[in-house]
Amino acid sequence: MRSAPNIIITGTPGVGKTTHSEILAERTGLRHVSVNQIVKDKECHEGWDDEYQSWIVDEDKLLDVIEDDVKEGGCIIDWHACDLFPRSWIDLVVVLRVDSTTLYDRLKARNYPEIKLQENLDSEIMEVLLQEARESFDEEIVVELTSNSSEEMESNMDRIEAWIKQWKTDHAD
Ligand code: DAT
Repeated sequence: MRSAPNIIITGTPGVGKTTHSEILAERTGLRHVSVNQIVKDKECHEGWDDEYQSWIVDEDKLLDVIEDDVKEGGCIIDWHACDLFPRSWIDLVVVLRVDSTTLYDRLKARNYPEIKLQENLDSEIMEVLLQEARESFDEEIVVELTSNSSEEMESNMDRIEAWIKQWKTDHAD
């Protein structure tokens, strides 16, 4: 039994996963599990993709590395995919969404290579991550939230924080 819930914050690169996860971790005491950082630090990859300027992730190794931590509960998992995580590990999946013009500006500011920028914009427009979340987890635990502005982010924080409180009340012995 987990004493605190595990939450995935997912969505296309640039939607605000890391920003949300960091603030939420600070506010709630849950731990920010930055998959990006873990892939780099623990070398959970099969090399570097030059065209996409990103690591080719070894998902089995990644799951092995985070398993003990996640099974304890209280993790905010920050990653642009969610279908690799076992259903039994996860209590809530938050899919962040952004308008394409806003996403374009954010990815441009990151100097993404054109091919990666276009692919991510297409992915956001086609709702790829939302579909992935709905196919991988029970519909009741998948929540879609918009992240275009700091006001929206603030309201997302309040919602997720309230959800965590409720989860803890429901799961108290
Ligand atoms: P991700 O982790 O999904 O790649 P991020 O948290 O690094 O995204 O955010 C990308 C950039 O956008 C960063 O400069 C912070 C900004 N940002 C994120 N969410 C925002 C929001 N709701 N309102 C305004 N700016 C936001």
